[in-house]
Amino acid sequence: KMNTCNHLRHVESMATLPSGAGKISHLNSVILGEDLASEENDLVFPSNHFSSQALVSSPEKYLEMYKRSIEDPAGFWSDIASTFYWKHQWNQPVFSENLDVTKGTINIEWFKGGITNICYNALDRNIDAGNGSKIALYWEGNEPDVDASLSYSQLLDKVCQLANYLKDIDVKKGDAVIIYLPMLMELPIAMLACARIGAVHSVVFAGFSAESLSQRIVDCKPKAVITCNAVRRGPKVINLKEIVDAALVESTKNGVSVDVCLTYENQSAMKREATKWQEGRDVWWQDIIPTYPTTCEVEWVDAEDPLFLLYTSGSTGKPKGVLHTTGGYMVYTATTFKYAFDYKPSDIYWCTADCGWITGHSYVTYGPLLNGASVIIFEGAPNYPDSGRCWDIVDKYKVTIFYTAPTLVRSLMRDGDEYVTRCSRKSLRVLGSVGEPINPSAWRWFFNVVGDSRCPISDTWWQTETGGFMITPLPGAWPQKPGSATFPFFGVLPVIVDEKGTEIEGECSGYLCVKNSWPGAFRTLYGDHERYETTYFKPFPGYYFSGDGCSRDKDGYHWLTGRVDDVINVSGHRIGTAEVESALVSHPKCAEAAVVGVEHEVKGQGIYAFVTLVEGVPYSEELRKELIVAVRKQIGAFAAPDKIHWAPGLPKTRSGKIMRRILRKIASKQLDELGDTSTLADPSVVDQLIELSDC
Ligand code: 6R9
Repeated sequence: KMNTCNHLRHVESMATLPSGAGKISHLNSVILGEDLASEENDLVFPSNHFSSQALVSSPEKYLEMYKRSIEDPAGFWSDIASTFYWKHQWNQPVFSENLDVTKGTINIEWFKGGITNICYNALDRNIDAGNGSKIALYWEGNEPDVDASLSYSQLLDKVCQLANYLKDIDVKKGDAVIIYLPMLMELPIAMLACARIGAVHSVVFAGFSAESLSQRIVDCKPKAVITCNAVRRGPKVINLKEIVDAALVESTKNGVSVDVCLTYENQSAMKREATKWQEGRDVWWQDIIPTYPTTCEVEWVDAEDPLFLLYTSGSTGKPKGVLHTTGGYMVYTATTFKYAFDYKPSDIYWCTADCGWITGHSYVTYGPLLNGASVIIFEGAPNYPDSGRCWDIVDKYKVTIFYTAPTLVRSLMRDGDEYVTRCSRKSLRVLGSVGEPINPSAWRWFFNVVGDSRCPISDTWWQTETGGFMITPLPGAWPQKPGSATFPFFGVLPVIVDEKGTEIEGECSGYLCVKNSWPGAFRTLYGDHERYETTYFKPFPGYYFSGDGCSRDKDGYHWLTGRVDDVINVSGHRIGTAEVESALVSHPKCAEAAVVGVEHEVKGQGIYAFVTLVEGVPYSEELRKELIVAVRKQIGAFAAPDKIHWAPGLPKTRSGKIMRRILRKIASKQLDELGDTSTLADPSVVDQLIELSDC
């Protein structure tokens, strides 16, 4: 039904890359390193050895599978879905013909009528297949000598105990549970326990402030909050329970009170005696969970029943509750994990993301465990005790697949090669990158130094909304280009459109959209289907709009260029400029604020805030600090502005719109590129801003 001919022609042409056609056809072992002569030859080939053992070993093989996935999505995905356990078969694999909001409401469904359970598929199914004693989770604590592990059977026991407790406190299918935990094994345990009983988990990254946590509690009204008393990150101890207490007080004021706060005693960070406690509401995990039986009946759910809610930043101040359902998400995360990392049962897999973000949902918990993988969970910080910690961990566990973010790559690159080279890293096979575009120099360092020029890098482009990888290399199939996410995953039809929403072919750049539905797509924004349609489907009718800019080169490789909306990406964390602005103006002395992203050597983007003070209030260092505290308090430390720029006034159009384009140029000191300022209501504010640049 969909006109895919153009796209397929295009994909076919990719198989004959002009500069590498000969090489690709037999994928020989030319590994091109640092000394590439011309951009045109900037291809990095997987070794013969790697390709010959890869799941997808050539561009031809990829094309064959890709073609089928696009021409016959129902058949392609049904075949894969059949390898999972379903209590009842689905009615129809896909119901999502319409992505055109002008033709009716967007209602994406995959495997509707299919009855399954993702926890069952991740644990029981793998145990039944004989993997009960295989390690599911290796936990590495903040301190290098503190660790633990759980086999698949042991993990299932723990999940069942918690699931039984949740049932006991009356958490039912469809009820929300908020999880506010650091990277302890209890975090995936809690996610899986919710999934087992059909409850909807909403993990809140344990770096969010009490106010952000409370905002999420008020939005989804959880039956319980699961947390721990404290966590150690590097040398610091963070009292999480105090944050939760404050959030619960705040939520009650807003009409939502939570009856149960299940608290894990994280003894290495804080003893229970030191923890503030509210009798009747607070329950120690260790006191109660082990008393429950280690088996728990599965709540069988429809493929379209909700699995989780994850709040993410958009271009307004209010975070969006991205809702994922069960069946399609299960099939998609498992399949993308398998192919993009060329997963083998003998792999030891480490993803450095926190489960508080989508990467931790799809590629710490669900994708890997559905494949029966051994997964490492790391509580600490990558530079503690020193900058070699990651490679110590790689050697300690013989990690074969290492998946991280460009911001970490850049910061470790700055600390010097010695930390890397003092470790062997010879177990590494595949590297991965996610969160933001990886700049070619960081790519090369990652490839040459970390991976000893041996390991392909899967630069995976995707989003909270997409559930799983959308554009990603399949290591072994394609030669890579440093900094390019390469080609679409099976079943994904990415298109680049211009401002008018017209698809552009060939070498081009524009807005990245997706033309079809894929199983892992989110189904709505919790409680606000209208915002879902407005944000993602109205900008370019007929397409899902990603919010990202993208260009495609002559060989068909995709190059992501960053957000085109008011979202900034700081160390791979999505932050809405409006959220930071609203935190700043909550300070009584702040009259107005405008926030833009600026290039940052390590974080990718830094937060640059222009602040106008209330009439008569003088600038001061103290006030600058107070403003930063306001943001840390309302959102979390990771959203603190890097720079406060005092602004007597902000450049506005006559209709009162802040001209961010100009602010971005001032922030990045590109003063000769300010462009036309004549449409401003008061052009002189620009000169004032420039004068105050260094204050
Ligand atoms: C998975 C995740 C999504 C935004 C996305 C884009 C950026 C993520 C990327 C990338 C270039 C990559 N992004 N991966 N940009 N190359 N490999 O990060 O989800 O937190 O929702 O952020 O991150 O801008 O739109 P999320």
